[in-house]
Order: sequence, then C-alpha cells, then structure tokens
Amino acid sequence: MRDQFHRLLLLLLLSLLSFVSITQAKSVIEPCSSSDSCNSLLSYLLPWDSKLSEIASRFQVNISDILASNSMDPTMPSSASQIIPAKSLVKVPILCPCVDGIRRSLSTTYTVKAADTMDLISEGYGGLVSANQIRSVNGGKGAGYGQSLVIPLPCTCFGNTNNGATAVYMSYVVQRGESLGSIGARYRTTVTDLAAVNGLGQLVIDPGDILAIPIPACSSANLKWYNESLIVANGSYALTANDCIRCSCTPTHLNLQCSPSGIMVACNRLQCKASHLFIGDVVVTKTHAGCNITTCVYRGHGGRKIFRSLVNSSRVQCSGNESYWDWETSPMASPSPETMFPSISLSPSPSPFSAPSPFSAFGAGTASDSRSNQTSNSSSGVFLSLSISCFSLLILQLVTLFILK
Ligand SMILES: *[C@@H]1O[C@H](CO)[C@@H](O)[C@H](O)[C@H]1NC(C)=O
Ligand SMILES: *[C@@H]1O[C@H](CO)[C@@H](O)[C@H](O)[C@H]1NC(C)=O
Ligand SMILES: *[C@@H]1O[C@H](CO)[C@@H](O)[C@H](O)[C@H]1NC(C)=O
Ligand SMILES: *[C@@H]1O[C@H](CO)[C@@H](O)[C@H](O)[C@H]1NC(C)=O
Ligand SMILES: *[C@@H]1O[C@H](CO)[C@@H](O)[C@H](O)[C@H]1NC(C)=O
Ligand SMILES: *[C@@H]1O[C@H](CO)[C@@H](O)[C@H](O)[C@H]1NC(C)=O
Ligand SMILES: CC(=O)N[C@H]1CO[C@H](CO)[C@@H](O)[C@@H]1O
Repeated sequence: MRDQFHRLLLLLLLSLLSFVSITQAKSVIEPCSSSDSCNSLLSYLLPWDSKLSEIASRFQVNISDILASNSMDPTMPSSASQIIPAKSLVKVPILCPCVDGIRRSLSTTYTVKAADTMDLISEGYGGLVSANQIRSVNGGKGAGYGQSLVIPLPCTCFGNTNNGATAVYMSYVVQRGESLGSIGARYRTTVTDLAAVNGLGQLVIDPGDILAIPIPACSSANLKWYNESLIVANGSYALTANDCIRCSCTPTHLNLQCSPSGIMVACNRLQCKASHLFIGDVVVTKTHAGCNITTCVYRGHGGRKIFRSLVNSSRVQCSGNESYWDWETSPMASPSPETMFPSISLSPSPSPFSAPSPFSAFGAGTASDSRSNQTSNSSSGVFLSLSISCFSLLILQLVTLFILK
C-alpha cells in the first residue's frame, strides 16, 4: 500500500514556480524531508536530431547509463556518435534528490552558447523545463553568453513503490492529442493509477503537463546481496560492480537477474571459488532421475570487489510434467577470502520464506516491503538465475521446502 503520508501530493501550477507564466502546465510535486535520493527517469522527446553523446552532455549523464535505460547494446562501439532522430522518446536516467523539501533535480547545468535564448534552451530539454523555471532557479538571470545555468528537472521517487510493487518513476511531458488512457496503455498502467499517482482530481490533462508514470521495476531487496541495493526499471538494465555485472528484470515475474556484462572493462574475480563457473554460467548434469543445476551468482559488490557465490540446486525430473525443484545453498557458497564480507554469514538463513505467499518471495511484493533495508527479508537460495522455471514448478518447490524444513 502506498504510504499516504509520503504521498501527499500537491498539484501546483507551474506558474507558481515562475515569475510569469504563459502556459498553465500541471506537474506533480512530491514533498520530501529526507536527504536520500532515488533513481528516476525522464522521458525526453528529442526536439531535434541528436547524437547520443549530445544527449548525454545535455543532461550530464553518462552515455552508458542512457544506453542502459533504453536497453540498448552497451558494447556498441559507435554508440556515442549514433544519431537519434528528432521526436524519438529517449529515457534519460537522473538521480532524484530532495531539494528544499521537494523532489527535483538541480544537478544539470547548461553553458549558454552564442545564439541561445531562454526559450531555445528550454526547447532543447523537450518541454521538461520551461524558460521561466530556468529563469526562476537562476535568480532571474537571462541567457548571457558563456553563463552557466542550472536546469531544474522534474523527478519523483514515491518510495520506489506503486500499489505495493516496486516501481521507478518517469517524468513524462504530455503531448498534443494524448490522454491518460493513451499514455496508460503505452506504459501498461491504468487511468486510475495515473490519476492517483499524480493527484489528479479530474481526469483531464493538457499538452505540456508533466506526469509521473510508474514503471514496474525489479529490486535486489529480496536477494541476498551483501552491500549493495539496486532497483532496475523493467525494459532497462543496470551495469554495476564497475560495469562488470549487468542486471535486468525477467519480463513476467520481474525478478532481478544478473550476469557478466561482457563489456570491455577488466572484470577479474568473476570466477566462483572452487569451481570453473563464472557468474551467469549454468551447468546442467542430467541423470536418469533429472538433472542438477549449479549456478554461480552475483551477490553484490563493495569497492572493486565482487561478491558471488555458488547456488546449488538439484532439479529432479527435468523432463516431464511433475517436475519440482529442490534448492539448497551450498555450504561452499562462500566468496573467496579476499572478497568475503566478514560480518555476514553465508550459511543458508533458517527460514528462507518468511513471506506468506510464494509470490512474494519472487514478486515485487517482498521487494518493495524491504526496500529500505536491503538485508532484511532476504530469501536464501531463491535465485533469479533459475527463474526460467515455470511458475508451477516454483510453487511445488516452495511447498517441498516447507515440508522439508
Ligand atoms: C560517469 O562515469 C564516470 C566514470 O565511469 C563516473 O566517475 C561518473 O560518476 C559517472 N557519472 C554519472 C553521472 O553517473
Ligand atoms: C516488462 O517489459 C517487457 C518488455 O521489455 C514486457 O514484455 C513486459 O510485459 C513488461 N512487464 C511488466 C510487468 O510490465
Ligand atoms: C546431483 O549431482 C550429484 C553429484 O554430482 C549426484 O549425486 C546427485 O544424484 C544429483 N542429483 C540429482 C537429483 O540428479
Ligand atoms: C559497503 O561498501 C562501501 C564501499 O565499498 C564501504 O565503504 C562500506 O564500508 C561497505 N559497508 C559494509 C557494511 O560492508
Ligand atoms: C550440490 O549438492 C549436492 C547434493 O545436494 C552435492 O552432492 C554437490 O556436491 C553440490 N554441489 C556443489 C557444487 O556444491
Ligand atoms: C534492517 O534490518 C535489521 C535486521 O533485520 C535491523 O536490525 C535494522 O534496524 C534494519 N534497518 C532499517 C533501516 O530498517
Ligand atoms: C512427459 C511426461 O512425463 N508425461 C507424463 C505426465 O504425467 C502423466 C501422469 O502422471 C504421465 O503418464 C506422463 O507420462
């Protein structure tokens, strides 16, 4: 459920934030008090053809992060100079901090060029910020040549949850001809939900309004990660551990799944101890009764150290309709001494399934509940890497575990 206290939404006209307003664009404002930040997205409608590197510098975001947010190939050599055509929607990841009691990003700056006007600068940001908002934030200064302007950008966190499920919020500029229904359909959400998230009293939106759109996401909160937490929007991936590991959501159950990124950086220490396995490798041994699967999984990172471990699971009766899974975290599931995190026990936790429903062990429910505390509610031995299994298999497996424990 949404925390209503944190979800007190104020609908303000943008004109309240600016000196003079021509438009009456609406925008959701999320009050905040903490000093935390979350990852959020901007839906950026490209005003003109732009190279990826230009987009990256316009928002001061790394190209690799833009590639990741749009699920574009990270190994593409020419990605920086790739030209994205005007009117494309590009997802731009930004950190969403709490500034003076409301969520917004003030970390982007723009250096005014010779022929720039405020309107032109604003246009360059695809309607995400008006000329008046830029003026207002910069103390009413104009667009003087060479001047560095702070570009305020809209963002929301809402605790990274939506209706109890993990979500990442995306700021979206309403275009002419769009309705809540059409936007909801595009982003797989409902009019009701969009109205609730944005505190819309009436189901009316106008071009230029900025909506917060919840994008379903997956989280590391229900995984036994050591010193890292990650929330990844569905339809994107995240690079972590010095870009050595790439994590994304499985499409149906939205489990976080991580494997070696395969991009150029030097990624040693990806090998699991006492095995020939690397993270993401799966070895299947078939027997007459079924097969064993042993997977080396990512467990987070600290500094340049990658934590990983072996998860040992025996899948009995691989072929056939009465298959079930028998999971076990191997006793040798310890990272090598140099990467071991000393105060965290690697032995399987006594009760991997503290959650009442098998869904929550995998689904976003558990993830969102324990989001703020990455080491709580961990499900031992329940791993993403094997989530390729049918859901029915998982239920059987969970039931089996309950009986065994
Ligand atoms: C971009 O990448 C560099 C090096 O990889 C890193 O130091 C910097 O923090 C990144 N910037 C952002 C905004 O992520
Ligand atoms: C996640 O994204 C994929 C496409 O990337 C889509 O097919 C799937 O329906 C999405 N899942 C959810 C729960 O939105
Ligand atoms: C799993 O492998 C071990 C040895 O590698 C073997 O003894 C055991 O029978 C296998 N289990 C199943 C269910 O195949
Ligand atoms: C988590 O990692 C950071 C960065 O490596 C480190 O400073 C911090 O001490 C670690 N915390 C724990 C609990 O390991
Ligand atoms: C996996 O578990 C089986 C029995 O449950 C054991 O025989 C085998 O050695 C384990 N494999 C690894 C790599 O831990
Ligand atoms: C996280 O969980 C641990 C153990 O469950 C608890 O001691 C700690 O207070 C929790 N921290 C937060 C911030 O909830
Ligand atoms: C492929 C397979 O194992 N099919 C089995 C499904 O279950 C029925 C009844 O248990 C078996 O008769 C089939 O052989």
